[in-house]
Amino acid sequence: MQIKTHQTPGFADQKPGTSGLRKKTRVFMEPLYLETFVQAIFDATGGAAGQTYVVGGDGRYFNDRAVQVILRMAAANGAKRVIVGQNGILSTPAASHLIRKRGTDGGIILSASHNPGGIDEDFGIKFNMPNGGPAPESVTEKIFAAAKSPGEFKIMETQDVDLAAIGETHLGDTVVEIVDPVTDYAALMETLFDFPAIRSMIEGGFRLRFDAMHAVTGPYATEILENRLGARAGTVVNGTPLPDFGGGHPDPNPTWARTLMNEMMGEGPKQFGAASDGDGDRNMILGRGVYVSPSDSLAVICEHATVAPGYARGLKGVARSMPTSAAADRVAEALGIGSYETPTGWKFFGNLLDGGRATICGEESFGTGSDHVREKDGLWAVLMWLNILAATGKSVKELLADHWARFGRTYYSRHDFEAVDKARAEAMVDDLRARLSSLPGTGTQGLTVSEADDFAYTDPVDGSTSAKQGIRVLFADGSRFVIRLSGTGTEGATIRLYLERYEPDPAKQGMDVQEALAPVIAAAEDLAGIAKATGRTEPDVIT
Ligand code: VG1
Ligand code: CO
Repeated sequence: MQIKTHQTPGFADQKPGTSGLRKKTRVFMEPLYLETFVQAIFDATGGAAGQTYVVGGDGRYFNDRAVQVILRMAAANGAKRVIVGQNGILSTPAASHLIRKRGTDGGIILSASHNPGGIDEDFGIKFNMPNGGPAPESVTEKIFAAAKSPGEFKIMETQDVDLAAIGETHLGDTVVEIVDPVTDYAALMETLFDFPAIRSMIEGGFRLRFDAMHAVTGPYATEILENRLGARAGTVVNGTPLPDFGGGHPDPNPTWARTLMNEMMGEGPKQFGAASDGDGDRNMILGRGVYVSPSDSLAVICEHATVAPGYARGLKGVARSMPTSAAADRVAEALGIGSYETPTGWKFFGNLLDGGRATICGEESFGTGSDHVREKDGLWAVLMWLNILAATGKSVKELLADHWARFGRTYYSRHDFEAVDKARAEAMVDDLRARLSSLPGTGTQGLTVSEADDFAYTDPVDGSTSAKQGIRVLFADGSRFVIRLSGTGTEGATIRLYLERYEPDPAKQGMDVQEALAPVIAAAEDLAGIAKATGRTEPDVIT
């Protein structure tokens, strides 16, 4: 087994976005591309010599090849041990847990998450820190600096490792340990939630469906929901992970999980429906005839979390990304706990979780989680909901109605304009930014702007700052819209328009969401001019 050193010219486009580096799969397959980024991870974090890592991914096309490359490079760079999910598979939350449980020096996760997979679709890679969470900006900047400059990388020339064989093997002096991807994660879930209560609810006739969308959560959900909680066989659908996710977007929202959505919106036999994304960190929650918006889900979870054994001692605080609705803030206020507003992306929750300031975190993009790991966690959210349903004996619909009656309802929606011309999208945002100071006092669609700014964040733990995190326009009646450009796309730009309106009056809480938001939607168009700038009059995806 020989260690070879190769030259790389560096790549100027290897700047990690909201969650790691995402590119078209064919870009990752180009000579030197993956290797350059992996070496940059090692070099930017003090070198791999003597280090221990977790490696795994969501099973998308090229996952297995990338794992082999990373193993050979880790060995060539002197890593002590690499813990790999069997067949190269680990959900993002399971990887986060393994990093923490085994006390490793970090982990490399292969996923483009909710983006489609396949040779003509997307691939991604990210580095997680010893706390199990995504590398903060200070680290991703160092990785990018290393990746863009010419340099060299080391790789061992050897046979592929058999990723199917559980147990230890060696690459030179490096131990490669293949583990079952589900076992440790399932055990962790059993410590957090009241499995006997959920089990007896299911045995009592409670029906549910979980759509794994041909992505990584299939084996996890089958083990936990069917094997351990007694849900009937077939509860988990699309449960076999496929390299192209069956040709769909593994994105659990009403658009991409339409079959499940249609089934749950009728008066069918199922009381509960849920779905998860490519790498298992997102969730969508549905009840019979009701869709729970992720912002509401976060708020309801905070309201009831103490019914779950892992949270019985109370919550330290709650954190949400800025575009997420303020519903969780109102619960935090009622509970007398802290609430935090961070930029988009789970990496910003890390310090709050590590510092004991927040117990539960959430994003409007179908991400919810807690301090049990340092990633959002799709199945965790599903189990939390099941635990709440079992403990309260209420339906999803009743829980939502009760929540709105107590705290008011926040009508919320996100409109995505995908693959638009990047220069035009940036110009539109720049133009709006330039007009921010003149907006207060402006009236349109019966609404008056009260404040307008570009969200900037100072981390309360380490003082690091992040500017230009999304433009917010607030109206006098408490409604608002937010505009930002996605940092996970791989084609052109994606404009995200987040819309919100608060309704305290129970008599007005039953409206259609898009209708309730119509004035805010029209005001956003008047002030930002998305249609004029991009030629798009309708969003591609509404959630
Ligand atoms: C999106 C979401 C963000 C989420 C990120 C990663 O980012 O808006 O809330 O943290 O995806 O989720 P952006 O920059 O495209 O808006 V995942 O499940 O794709 O890792
Ligand atoms: Co994801």
